[in-house]
Amino acid sequence: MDISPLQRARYGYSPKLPKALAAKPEQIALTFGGATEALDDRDALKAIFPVNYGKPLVTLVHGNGEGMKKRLIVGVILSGGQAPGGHNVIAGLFDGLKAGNPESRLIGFRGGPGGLVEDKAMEIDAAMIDLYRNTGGFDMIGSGRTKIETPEQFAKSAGVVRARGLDAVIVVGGDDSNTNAALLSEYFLSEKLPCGVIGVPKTIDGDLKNEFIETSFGFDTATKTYAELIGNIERDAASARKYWHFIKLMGRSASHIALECALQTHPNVALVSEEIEAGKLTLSDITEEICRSVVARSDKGMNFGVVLIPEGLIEFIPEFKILITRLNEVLAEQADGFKSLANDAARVDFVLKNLDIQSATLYRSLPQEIQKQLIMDRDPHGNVQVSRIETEKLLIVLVEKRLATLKAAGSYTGSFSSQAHFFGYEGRCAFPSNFDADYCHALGFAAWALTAAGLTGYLASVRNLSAPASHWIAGGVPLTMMMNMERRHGSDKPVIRKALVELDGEPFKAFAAARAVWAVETSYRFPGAIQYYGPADVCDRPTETLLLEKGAPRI
Ligand code: FBP
Repeated sequence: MDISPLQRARYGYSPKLPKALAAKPEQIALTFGGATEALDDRDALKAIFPVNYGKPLVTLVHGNGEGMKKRLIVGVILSGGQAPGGHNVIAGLFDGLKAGNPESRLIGFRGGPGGLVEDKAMEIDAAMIDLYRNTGGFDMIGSGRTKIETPEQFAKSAGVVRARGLDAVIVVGGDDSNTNAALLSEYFLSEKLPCGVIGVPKTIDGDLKNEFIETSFGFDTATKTYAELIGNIERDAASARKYWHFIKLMGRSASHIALECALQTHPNVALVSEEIEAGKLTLSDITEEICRSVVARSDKGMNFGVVLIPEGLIEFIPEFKILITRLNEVLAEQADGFKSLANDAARVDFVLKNLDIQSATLYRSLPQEIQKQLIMDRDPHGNVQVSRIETEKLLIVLVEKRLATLKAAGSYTGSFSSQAHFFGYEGRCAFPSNFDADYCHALGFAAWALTAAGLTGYLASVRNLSAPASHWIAGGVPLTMMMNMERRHGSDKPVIRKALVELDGEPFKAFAAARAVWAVETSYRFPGAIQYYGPADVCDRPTETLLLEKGAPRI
């Protein structure tokens, strides 16, 4: 195989482990906290998860861990969107299993949760692991977005587990996939099947986090990749002095990625969906905010700039939120009628006929492309595929229109030329940063330890992440503790609550304190490419979000 020098070098990187996990397996013990509660809707969740509900928090510590040396057969699934570090989770899990007992085996289910249902599996051995250590991507076993939800799918999964004699299934996924993991765990318990289910917090979106899950893996590398590109564009903008760049950033609903990239690169405008929702801002308010910066900079002779747009923006503008909820209802309730339509024009027409007047008026006012994008298939978890809605182009059109009005009124004399970008897929399979390489390996190792201890219904956790890796604290968080009930596909479902940007949180406050200057001045910051070798303050530095949330110094 012709591999790059960096890939060859990364094979040799040894991820740093928390002290408690670096011990011999028989010295890894567990301590338990008190009973836990779900975030909300507790009675409904108790009824859905009669066995798993209320389990205690778990910490992995140095102690007597005699039971950790059992021979285990474990299956692993990568679920949902790619995130840098997935291979290291599998490597950490493999290393833990083999440290516990060299006879233990790891089975990879191919193509996501569907691989478990259909028993598409492969044995993962040391030679294979070594080909993927510290590399990006999920290509070792592939990923998928199948949701295990029908009684047949649950029964087939249980059949595969029985036939293969699995002691546990490890689900590496985001909020939706880990909700699925909780349901699978409860199902196996109800079937008296001795197979644990342990989740691992994955998603570049950064929205699977709470007091005990400080960040999801992949967020660090993805945001550093985007921030490098944004910094490069900022430099290009400041050199050419002729373009406004509108950059949409992945992240689904939450604006963590946009906020982190803003903190790293100091753009002229960065929109935060959560703030827009809280302020009940309309599309024209948002257009106005961008135009204020364009005009102010133009007055200073700077007809260039950079705007960051979170992918999920449209869902947070109150008028659009109502429209999307109505569209979801129409698409769910009238699925058969909708599917039978021949083309986009007929689909748009059908939707317009089924919307109330207010939503129909808004929908009709949108450019045709956006109309089509809003009624594309939902993902298997019922989410609008926001990555396919070109908000960056919509905003450019609206800004152009508004500037033309301002020009006619004599309050703007500049020139406006734009470029649209969407950064998403570029960041999902990068070589994991040292942080993600270490974090993921430790998460995989922790998933093994929870499995060896016979636990089920937990999300592997590694905390204290702003400290050096040796001081990280590994353990498990009960999945039900992070749940509430939400409306999906027209009915109430248990889900792990998404962590959105908190407007009273330190990352947002740091951004809000600086943005007025960024809007007018050229204060760009250039993070450069991720560095894998060199001084720790360059190579091992976590995200600004994590440092600010942990109150750690940001020098
Ligand atoms: P997960 O929530 O599964 O981690 O996916 C993250 C993500 O990259 C989102 O940011 C984005 O909206 C979505 O996946 C894109 O999905 P797809 O890969 O199916 O196009």
